[in-house]
Amino acid sequence: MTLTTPNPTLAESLVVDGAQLIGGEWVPSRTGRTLDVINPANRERLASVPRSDASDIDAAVEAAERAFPAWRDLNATARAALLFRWAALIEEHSAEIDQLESQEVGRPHWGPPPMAGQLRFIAGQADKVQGVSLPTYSPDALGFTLREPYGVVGAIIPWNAPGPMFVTEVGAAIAAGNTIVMKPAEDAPLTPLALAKLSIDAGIPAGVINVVTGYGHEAGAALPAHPRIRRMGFTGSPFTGSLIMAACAKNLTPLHLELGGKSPQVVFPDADLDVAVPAMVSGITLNTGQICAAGSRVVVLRSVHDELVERLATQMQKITVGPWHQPVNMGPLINEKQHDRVLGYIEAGKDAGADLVTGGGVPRGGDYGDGFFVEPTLFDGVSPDMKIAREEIFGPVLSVIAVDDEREAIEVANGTDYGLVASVWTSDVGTAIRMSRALQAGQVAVNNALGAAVIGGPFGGYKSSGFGRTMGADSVLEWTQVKTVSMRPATPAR
Ligand code: TXE
Repeated sequence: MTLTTPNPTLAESLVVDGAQLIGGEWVPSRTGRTLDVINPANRERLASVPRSDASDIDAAVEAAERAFPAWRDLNATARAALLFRWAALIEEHSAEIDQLESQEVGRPHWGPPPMAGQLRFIAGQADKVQGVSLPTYSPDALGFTLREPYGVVGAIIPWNAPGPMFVTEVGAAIAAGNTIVMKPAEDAPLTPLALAKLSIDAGIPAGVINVVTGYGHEAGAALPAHPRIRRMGFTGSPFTGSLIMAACAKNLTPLHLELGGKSPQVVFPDADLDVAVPAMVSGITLNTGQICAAGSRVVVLRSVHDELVERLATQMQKITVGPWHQPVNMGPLINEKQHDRVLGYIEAGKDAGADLVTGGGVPRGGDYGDGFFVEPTLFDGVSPDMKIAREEIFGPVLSVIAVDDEREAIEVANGTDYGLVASVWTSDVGTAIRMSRALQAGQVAVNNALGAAVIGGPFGGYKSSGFGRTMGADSVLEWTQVKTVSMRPATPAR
């Protein structure tokens, strides 16, 4: 990972200060109120964005309604072409977008951002949305299904990966022919606004993509509550997800939810630890552990436990925590609330009797200034009933649980309410097959930490991690509804 010095004028060049996108126009909130977006590495203000409420959401829904008929009726290949053009512009500006995202999220650069590729995959699905032909009772009848867009849809995304989440949710919804109102997170709305600006440059018509910024309890709450939003997508915490679902229930609005995880990494004695250890440590420190898929629980067979813990600790101590000096692997947490929350979990781990092997502290002073930093932290001797083993911490905290055999490994791995990702580390194909079937998770990764080995894999949860899928071809279908058409001649053949 490389790092560049923050560029304070970057936000100014990529977004329209104090404005959001409604109906192709850059407008302030109706009340004129704004909120500041800060860099979590030093608490410096990056830009202001509108602090919107229900009236702005209403205006955006109206704009999306005006844009819908023409967008729906545009032939699907032409829609795909516009999405491909958008992806090309994102690629052209990838260095600036990457830098902007790293400033508002507070992380070192990841290298080439995956957004353009993700969007291209989705663009390619736009003209492959198909129905099926149906058998009929008589030879003069014809039956088939159509997959149609819902109309005006809404999406709310969190702050941990605002760029990829914006392109995957918005891309899939509009590829299917919907028009959308998107509410990004108050902590990281700049990358979504910059991406929306590029969509206009790409020729995606005004009103197809509307971005309304603001707080969750104001602009956010108004979106699923809007009676003319025909479908919702939400990524965030289970608590807020249940509020969204309740609001949708009131209007009988369908939705999908992606609500995080407590992903197990099951390590067998025949695992290649040279591969597994760096991948596991990178999986929990990338984005400072603020990734829904982060493998935060290591479930290890006892015979390899001691060696694994020692190697994990050594690897974790190699992680350099930064603000902006080089080389750096891990930045700050997003905000004070998350900082307090992660430190609270570290205390809870110690209080419960887990062994703190490394980390647990807060780097302060010097370059660290006021940033929301925390050290990569490893707990051993964790039992499955401890809070740190059950709840999503969303920080660089890894918990090791030792088990006696494969049966217990499965029981522990499946023993939380979550079911997003599960990783298995083994060189035995039989173990890999059995575990892939036994693990209750939307994604199972064998010998890789984050399931990043495939292109176009649908992404989503089992159990309380949510339902519906946000990537891959399935994500486009997610934003369509099925119509069965049955046809007969006006006058049946005699
Ligand atoms: O999430 P929220 P927060 C988990 C993670 C983290 C915890 C809290 O464990 O520590 O959630 O994070 C909008 N109506 N995840 O508080 O509240 C909000 O503005 C409508 C996992 O940041 O869920 C933002 O846009 N919208 C997760 C979005 O919801 C509301 C990623 C997410 O915020 C709202 C993020 C309301 N009443 C956090 N309240 C993942 N699945 O990856 C808030 N929002």
